[in-house]
Amino acid sequence: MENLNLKKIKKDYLNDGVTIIRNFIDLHWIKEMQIAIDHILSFPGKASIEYTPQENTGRYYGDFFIWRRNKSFKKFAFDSNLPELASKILDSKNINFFYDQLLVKEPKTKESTPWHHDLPYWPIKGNHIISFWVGFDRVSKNTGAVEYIKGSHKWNKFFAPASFGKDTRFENSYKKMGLEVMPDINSNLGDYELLSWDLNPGDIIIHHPLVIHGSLGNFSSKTRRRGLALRYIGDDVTWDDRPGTFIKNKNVKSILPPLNYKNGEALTGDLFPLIWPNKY
Ligand SMILES: O=C(O)CCC(=O)C(=O)O
Repeated sequence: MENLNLKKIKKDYLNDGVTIIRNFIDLHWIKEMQIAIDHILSFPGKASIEYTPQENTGRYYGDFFIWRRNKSFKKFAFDSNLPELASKILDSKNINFFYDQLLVKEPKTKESTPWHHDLPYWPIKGNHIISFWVGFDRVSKNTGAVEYIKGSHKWNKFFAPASFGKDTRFENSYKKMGLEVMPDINSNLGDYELLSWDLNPGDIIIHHPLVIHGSLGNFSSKTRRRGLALRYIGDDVTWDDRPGTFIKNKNVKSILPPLNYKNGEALTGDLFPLIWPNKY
């Protein structure tokens, strides 16, 4: 952490909504997590989603809250240098873990991740919210590097969530929110400044909950794209009981304990544990 230019990282994060830190994760974590991810892919969780239709090549796999059933995911999220980084960037004394989301695109996967920003999906409010996207393979545009619209977290917009795949049963709940629909970004790409990076294992991307992002498929015939998004929350974050958030999805609910949080209440307890500075 001492070698980081935190001032520049924070400035880029606040101005652009996204930035990168090279060589941040020690390679022992990468090796442990590659094995753990492959285990999850062989034994999919109850809330996992296969976004690639059966008739297509490749595999786009999504899964949530994996730390609750896999020790390596838990250790990585809680004991790596990520919680401290979240505390430093957010200027938040305490950090709780919100959840982890696995996003794997195997070779020859055509499915893209639609343009979206994260906060409308989530039952939370506040400023102390941050995501880290960690890749466990070399990632390039050809294998589905995530692209971000520079500065879009400052548009003052709260767009309706987009479903990542067809038939995921998320669409109906998202409609309940009645939010403005995301503009057609793909037809007007020249109007936006995109930021995207090729990554080596160990590099991480840091993104704001309102920055708009998406990714193309993995068009390589042999290189995998195993990505994990880790979401951390800080001092000012509270529960927002809006209808339709992802946590109300039947499958996601089935892997969680009963959720009794009230509007405006802080998120703590076993599900969203305090992990910095205190140990859980
Ligand atoms: O990995 C992807 O394609 C999308 C990532 C994403 O949506 C996120 O990190 O919030």
